[in-house]
Amino acid sequence: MGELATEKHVRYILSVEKRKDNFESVVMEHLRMNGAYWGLTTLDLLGKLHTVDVDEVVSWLMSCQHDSGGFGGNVEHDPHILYTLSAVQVLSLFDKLDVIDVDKVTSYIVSLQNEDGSFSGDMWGEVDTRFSYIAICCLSILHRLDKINVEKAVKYIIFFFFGFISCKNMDGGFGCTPGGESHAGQIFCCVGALAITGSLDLVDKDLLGWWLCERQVKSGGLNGRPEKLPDVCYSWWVLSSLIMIDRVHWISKEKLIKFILDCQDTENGGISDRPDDAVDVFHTFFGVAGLSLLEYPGLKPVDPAYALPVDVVNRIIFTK
Ligand code: 3PZ
Ligand code: ZN
Repeated sequence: MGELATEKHVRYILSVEKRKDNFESVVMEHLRMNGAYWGLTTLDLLGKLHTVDVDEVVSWLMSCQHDSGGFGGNVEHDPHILYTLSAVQVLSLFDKLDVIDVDKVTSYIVSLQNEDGSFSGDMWGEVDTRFSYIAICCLSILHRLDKINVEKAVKYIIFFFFGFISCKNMDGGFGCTPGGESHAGQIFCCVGALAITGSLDLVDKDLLGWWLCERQVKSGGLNGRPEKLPDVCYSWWVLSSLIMIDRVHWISKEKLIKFILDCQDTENGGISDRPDDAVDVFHTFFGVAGLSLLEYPGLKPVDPAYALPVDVVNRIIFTK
């Protein structure tokens, strides 16, 4: 089994920022704020965040903020809760949360909570449990969870879980969710939001843990739902959920480490969704973060709920 090509991955992450003319950058242009979070958190986990020009990142990031308090995916792009969390996460990596008007960002997120406790992603109103996680994670980082109705937010997520569990297949596996496919990414959002709000006692950990550990396939990789191919990003969604509900010993850590390492481009750096596919920043981040959760040597530990380095989360929690 090969080793983690740390130096190559650092060079790959730094090079993505410089290439502005290829297909990947055109696709990524409107979600550059997410890309910044994926790339910079990867660098931090690899111990290389100091190679980045903090002032350059922070001044670009601040130019993406709107009067509403929300952030866009890039300069002159509409605000959305998706980019607002990434902006807050990037600032927390650099210990630069003091550059934002916290009450303004808070009021943007508060304005997106609906009567039933759910959250919309932006002013257009699409509702998703992903946005519940984002709102809760973001407000927790800003020490402003008391500004939303947490009880209603939690009730909405638990309602989602009931739908998930009531969609049991004949074989006992979960096959669907109300209004959509069951998806490990969605499970992560719900479990993460419940972890941050201290409500994990509300989930059936054995039942959920069993569905999650069934995601490991022969190659050692994890898939997002039954019958699907494994994908490195599910190493994160599934593994972090298993850790949060204390059932990580139900999968083979060794086999998963091998699968993630097999997805590296050992020549040019970066990690892909599965072996021999093209690399991208997204899968490089989730591959490295997954290895961190698996306690791979030489990586900073990552927090499974906040998806930030543990030292960053501790700094946030212990400074007020
Ligand atoms: C990818 N997005 O909709 S996206 C994403 N996917 O913005 C970023 N695993 O084509 C990159 N699939 C690559 N760099 C893929 C983010 C998706 C997830 C697609 C994907 C990942 C399998 C098919 C949704 C957080 C945020 C966003 C998502 C999930 C979690 C794409 C396709 C989609 C997207 C971007 C690029 C290259 C990178
Ligand atoms: Zn993926």
